[in-house]
Amino acid sequence: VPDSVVKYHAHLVGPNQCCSAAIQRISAPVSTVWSVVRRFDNPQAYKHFVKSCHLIDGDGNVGTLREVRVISGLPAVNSTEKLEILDEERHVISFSVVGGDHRLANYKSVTTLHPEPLGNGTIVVESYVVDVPKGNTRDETCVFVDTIVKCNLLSLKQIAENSSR
Ligand code: A8S
Repeated sequence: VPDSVVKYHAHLVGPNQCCSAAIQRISAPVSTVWSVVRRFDNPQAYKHFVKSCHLIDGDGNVGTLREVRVISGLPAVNSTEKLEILDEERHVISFSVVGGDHRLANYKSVTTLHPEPLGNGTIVVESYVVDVPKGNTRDETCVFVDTIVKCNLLSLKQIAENSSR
């Protein structure tokens, strides 16, 4: 396991928080996957639960704030999110949830891309930490978030593989 995986995915987890990670292999080069993932202003490119997104403050660098609106049917309306890390060399992006009408208080995720040791593919690692909402268990919270994260990573895979074909 590369050092960068350990370093970026070691979260501080509070007593009422939960933390998990998902991994996705993609048959496309890191540069192709990164070109999709790095766009903090355009999460709807691969996150299908996102209906729209606009920047509130900033120009896409660290500290930029966005407001994401989610599709109906979720226990959420919108989310205000801050770009925490955008490392173009190491291919690391991280954002935190700083507000909005939803149940995932203090959500923070880190996504890192790694070239496949053999071949031309990419390994994506996405980890998160989030408060366990009142009325839910740690397990329920992880199942809910894991579902969203895995959907996003599968969609990222499809988009990156199609555009590198
Ligand atoms: C992401 C990851 C997550 C997004 C969650 C987990 C969210 O946008 C959705 C539903 C919610 O209930 C919470 O990378 C929130 O975007 C789809 C609005 C934050």
